[in-house]
Amino acid sequence: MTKYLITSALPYINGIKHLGNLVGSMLPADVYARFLRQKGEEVLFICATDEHGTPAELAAMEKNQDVETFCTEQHEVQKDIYTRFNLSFDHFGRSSSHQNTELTQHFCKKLMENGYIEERVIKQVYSVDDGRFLPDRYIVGTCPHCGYEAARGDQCENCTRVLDPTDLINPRSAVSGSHNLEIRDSKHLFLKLPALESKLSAFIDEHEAEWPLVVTSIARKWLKEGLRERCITRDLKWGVPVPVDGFEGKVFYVWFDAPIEYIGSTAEWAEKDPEHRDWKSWWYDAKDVRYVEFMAKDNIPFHTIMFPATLLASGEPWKKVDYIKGFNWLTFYGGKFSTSQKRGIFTNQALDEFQPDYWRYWLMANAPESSDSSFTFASFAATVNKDLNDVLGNFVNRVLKMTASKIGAAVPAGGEWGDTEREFVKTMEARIADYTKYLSEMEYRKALVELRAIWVEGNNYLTAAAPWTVIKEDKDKAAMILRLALNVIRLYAVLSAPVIPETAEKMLALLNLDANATAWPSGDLAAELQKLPAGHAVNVPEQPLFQKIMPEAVADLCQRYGADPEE
Ligand code: B3M
Ligand code: ZN
Repeated sequence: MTKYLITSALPYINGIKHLGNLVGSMLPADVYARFLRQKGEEVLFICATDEHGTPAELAAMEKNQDVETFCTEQHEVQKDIYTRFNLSFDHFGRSSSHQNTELTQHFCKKLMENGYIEERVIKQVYSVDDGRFLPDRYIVGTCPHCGYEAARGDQCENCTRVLDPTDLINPRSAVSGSHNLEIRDSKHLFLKLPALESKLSAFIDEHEAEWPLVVTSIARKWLKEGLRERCITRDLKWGVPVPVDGFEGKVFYVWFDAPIEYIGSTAEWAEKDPEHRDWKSWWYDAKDVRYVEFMAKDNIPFHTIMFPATLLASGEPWKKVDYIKGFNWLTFYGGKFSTSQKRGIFTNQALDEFQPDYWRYWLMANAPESSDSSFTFASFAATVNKDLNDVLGNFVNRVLKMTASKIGAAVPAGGEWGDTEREFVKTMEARIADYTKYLSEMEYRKALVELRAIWVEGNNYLTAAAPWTVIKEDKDKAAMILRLALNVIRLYAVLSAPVIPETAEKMLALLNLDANATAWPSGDLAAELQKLPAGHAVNVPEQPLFQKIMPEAVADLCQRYGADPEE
């Protein structure tokens, strides 16, 4: 049987992430992991904070903390937010763990043994005013390819091209803005990517047909532009020490050790319960594992080229990714969400404003899959009000209230299904098959259109069956309709659980069902819709599942987050 290994790109430690980070990696990965678990699959869902590199050092400096203390604190801050978003990681680790250190050093040694690493003395940018070597991403300037003026020395955010700092036009220090930069000598390790070109290109070929275009096109672009040796060490204190003579005081480049933390975090997970958990069975010679990665598009080169290169060059049978779900950008009113400019909505703020499921639902319904998508409060409010409140929330409310008031707070017995019911079940069967297919394919927008349509079907059925009229003449028939409708609530809870788990739990609680009673429906929907037996007690909602977001609230949000209320 296949086991599913799921990783989401590791959120960087330097600060609380915004909604764009959430929708481009962790949230869709969570929806997928939950869906597979509900289907009864064996799943391991791994994430971690990415803690090395200069941004961490600088963020710590800004807070007057040593970098280790800073990372420990920020790890807890992020972990708590993800718990509140109900991200169901099996483990949320730290790239500064000893497991990652050991693995990273292991890969370095293997790669050296196999001749894929060479030593070079390079000229490096030293900022005289800052008194330090500047890592690539702390040199900014104009991108030679697209003219973007704030391109970083490692990569242009605008055109995603990977750069060397010396490529930049008019370079300056991102720390101080100083142009007083000098070139000095320093010894470093280089990963010989050109020597791996044919292996890497065969690896991409193998997956070309299956992977999303945003993923393969970026990988192809890299290969076409020609691979270069990449420097994998840095003149920094904070990071994984380079275990090579003459490299004392140097550490690995953060992008070298960060993907290895997918493995490291799995080892951290296993160490918590060594008797029952074996990390190697997920990563080493793991033929029964299907490995799926989630990330935004700027991370794609590192996952299609760099990380596979490390794994391939080791000559060992490490598990390589089977499927990459890549995302475009979520924008905030058409512009960039930006951590540095504090533009957009941060994950902690989001939770202070609304319950997590509002966000989870909007974000997945508007996932930036084939193109960028834009967040606006007006769109957010409209979706919450229409889809969640009017369609799902009302159905649940109406059915439970009507049952309790007309018949009593338990599943009624009533008569047999008629044509309307059989028609309804058939329509639902087709829609659920599509919904299931889209979730398996990680086609989130399509999946959520289908989920909403499934909720609409319930309302349509109620309107057509009109139990409130029927009850006046045929109490038995009305009871049958409500029995089916109550079963539909159960089904909705199960189907909605990957996307809005907290709401699903509330719905199950209203039906006096266990929060874990979410096994994915089998093909036989008629049987699924008779699982709640007559006499099973139900509850009347004390308050609706959702609250509408009124125009005044939208205006207030726009004002507080600096958004244009006209959009
Ligand atoms: N930490 C994302 C970023 O900071 C990066 C992902 C690492 S995944 C191994 O852009
Ligand atoms: Zn560019």
